Amino acid sequence: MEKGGGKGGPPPANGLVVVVGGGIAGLGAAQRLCRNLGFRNLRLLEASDRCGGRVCSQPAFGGLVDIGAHWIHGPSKNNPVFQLALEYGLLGEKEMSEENQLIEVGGHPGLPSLSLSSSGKNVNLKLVEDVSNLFYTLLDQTREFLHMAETPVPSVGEYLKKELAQLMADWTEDEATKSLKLSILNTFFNLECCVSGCHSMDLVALGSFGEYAMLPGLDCTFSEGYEGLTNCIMTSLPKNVIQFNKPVKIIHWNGSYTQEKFPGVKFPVLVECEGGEQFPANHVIVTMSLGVLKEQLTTLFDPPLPHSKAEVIKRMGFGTNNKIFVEFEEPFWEADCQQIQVVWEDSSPFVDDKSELENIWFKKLIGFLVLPPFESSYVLCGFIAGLESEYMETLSDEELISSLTQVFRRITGNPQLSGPRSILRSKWHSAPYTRGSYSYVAVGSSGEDIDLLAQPLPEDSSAPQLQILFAGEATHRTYYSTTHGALLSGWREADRLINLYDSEAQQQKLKP
Ligand code: 6YU
Repeated sequence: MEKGGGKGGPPPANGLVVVVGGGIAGLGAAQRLCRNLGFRNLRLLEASDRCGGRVCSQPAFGGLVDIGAHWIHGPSKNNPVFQLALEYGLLGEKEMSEENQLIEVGGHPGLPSLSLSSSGKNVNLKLVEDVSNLFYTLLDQTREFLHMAETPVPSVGEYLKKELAQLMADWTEDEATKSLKLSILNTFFNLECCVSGCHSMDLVALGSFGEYAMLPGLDCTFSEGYEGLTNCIMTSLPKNVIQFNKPVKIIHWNGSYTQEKFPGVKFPVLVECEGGEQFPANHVIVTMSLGVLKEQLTTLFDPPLPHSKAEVIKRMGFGTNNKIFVEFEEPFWEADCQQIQVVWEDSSPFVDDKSELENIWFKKLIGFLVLPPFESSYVLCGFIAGLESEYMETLSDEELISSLTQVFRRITGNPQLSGPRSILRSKWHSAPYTRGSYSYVAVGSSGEDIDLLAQPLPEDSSAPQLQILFAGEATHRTYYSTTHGALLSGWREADRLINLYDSEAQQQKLKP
């Protein structure tokens, strides 16, 4: 491929399009473009040997588990992931029911069926419910600051603590109960770190927290794995569109490149992969995660991104939430138990434990979901966010099993409890093509930054238009961090290209 000056002839059909990344955003964009007959010259370059990205189901424990996206958040008629799952017949009767779609939970996870403390006591569930109500009442209040020029404090965490400090003055319980309430609150702070995908709620911008929009419907899962959905989109694409094991290294833009197949035609973009393979294009839709964009900011684009776009990528938040699946031969929980909360006594949202991560990482675990029983084992799915989660990724399986055995012995109060038979965990922070779990609006950033990230390049209208388009969960202003946000962002960028050629065709027709 050569770089040259000069203008070429008309591009083939609606131009050559390259989609970078085969997660749900990239697959959604490719499917939308393929359904539009003008886009015959389409390539989707995926770095790994599979599609799905952060939608990832793995065989384990004699069944399948999802190590990435877990729920359809808000499964109801305006959720495109729900609609596609219906279309492909991937949901059960309960999930499809009208009743399920109408339930409003305001984005709050349900209460645990069991709450265990670090000294092996059952925490009173009425107390947990009261603390939960307090926490979510305060969290909902943060929405009042949306679009306000100034907020009383910069972050959601600081706001929650400021309000709590005032309310605590009126707590009338004995000291032990007050201390337990703080410990339960600490678990809710950690749970919210999992939901937001951040290390601390002190990092999440107060003014923009209300940007995130909730859809009605009781969150549901895919009994045959979330990846069934991305597999269905993948198989709907024409053969040869997806090319696996093609990690994109550099996206050259604002250039003029040729390709043998189209003699005399000049393309403004050249996508270069590790290993040197090159793909000229008129348009490239970039869908890699914000974590990858942050890491490769200085090398991925040639010429580099405009300063304002680069600053947005630096400012926006991208953190880690991981899952740890733990397999037991025998359950220590009752058959009807759905969620086990873990409360670390003497912890508090007001105290930042500065000990070495090695000694305290497990205190960030919020608890475990009880998965439906497998054929011959019982599996819990734990959640852990932040730097502790990133540290957990560095442990060997043996170290992790040993630490978790201690945790389970403590919370059950049974020093003889048999440890887990096996474990499986996600490592989203170390994953080279993800570098974390999902985005959040960080202090110093705002919802406008999300829209700025989504703006295509070049900004200059005299150069060929829509050379680089941006999709992926981090580019959706109201549904960032979710699969439906990612899918909608892919559709948005596909439509942007479709509209470009539709309006060009209209203008041609109008010419005398
Ligand atoms: C949702 C959910 N869920 C959990 C966890 C994670 C995420 N999300 P992708 O990254 O997918 O695709 C990009 C592709 O690009 C990828 O294939 C790369 O390989 C490729 N690529 C990268 N670099 C490249 C290069 N150089 N060249 C070529 N290709 C390249 N979302 O809706 N519901 O439940 C969760 C969750 C652990 C990690 C989630 C969830 C987020 C989604 O997964 C995510 O937004 C989209 O998949 C992103 O798609 P994309 O296409 O934009 O990017 C006690 C008790 C407990 C009670 N409950 C506890 C609640 C705890 C909270 N848990 C939440 C779980 C969540 C949120």
